[in-house]
Amino acid sequence: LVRYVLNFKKLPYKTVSLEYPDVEGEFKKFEIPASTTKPDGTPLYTCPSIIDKVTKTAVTDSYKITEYLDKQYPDSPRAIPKGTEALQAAFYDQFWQLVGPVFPFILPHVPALLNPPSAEYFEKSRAAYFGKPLSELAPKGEEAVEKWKKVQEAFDTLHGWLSKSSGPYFMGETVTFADFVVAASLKCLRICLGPDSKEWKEIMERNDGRWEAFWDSLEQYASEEN
Ligand SMILES: N[C@@H](CCC(=O)N[C@@H](CS)C(=O)NCC(=O)O)C(=O)O
Repeated sequence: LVRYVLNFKKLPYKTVSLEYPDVEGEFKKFEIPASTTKPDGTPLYTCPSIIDKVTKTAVTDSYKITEYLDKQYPDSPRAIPKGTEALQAAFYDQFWQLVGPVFPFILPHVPALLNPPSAEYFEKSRAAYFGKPLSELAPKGEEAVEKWKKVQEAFDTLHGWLSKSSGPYFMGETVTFADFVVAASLKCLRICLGPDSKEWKEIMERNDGRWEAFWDSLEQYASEEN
């Protein structure tokens, strides 16, 4: 999500990838704050986070990073246009509630996409969080059909919202943070489910192919370099 914002704003950046078990130690070294707390109350350090070398500021959490970049670099286009702050925040909040049902379908795929130290960390931490191993998280049989319907309904709701817009994006012709939220989430789905999976293809075709067109038009902001 932050990558989309940085590319949109054409701000130069360098990406540093870390293994999950190294995040806390590295963040402490560079004085990047924790974004939240773990279920046991101890601090949780999360990616993405940024270090702005110009101002020597460390910022964590996608939303806060976007706010920071808009404020700090006013000559670049705003991801959250002035006056839309509350609506963008409300959209972001509502979006996560809406797409909640997709997590049991995607999380079990994650360990296979990671290097061994991160895969082990992910398995352990998420099993503790959900109270069962990730392999048991994905719904099966009839339940899977029912639960997948909830995912489809989430896209139908998003489609309904977007259909009220006068343009292809949530704010009409202008691309904003809300669009990056959806595009970055679609990217995550594509990586986890696989581009050839039945589920991904279904989403791409749903709502008259709207999500495929939406995804295609925002891929230009997904580049890993700018
Ligand atoms: N609210 C944060 C959430 C970020 C987040 O949860 N990141 C996960 C990876 S997807 C993480 O870094 N988790 C660290 C851990 O599980 O130790 C944001 O939007 O940036």
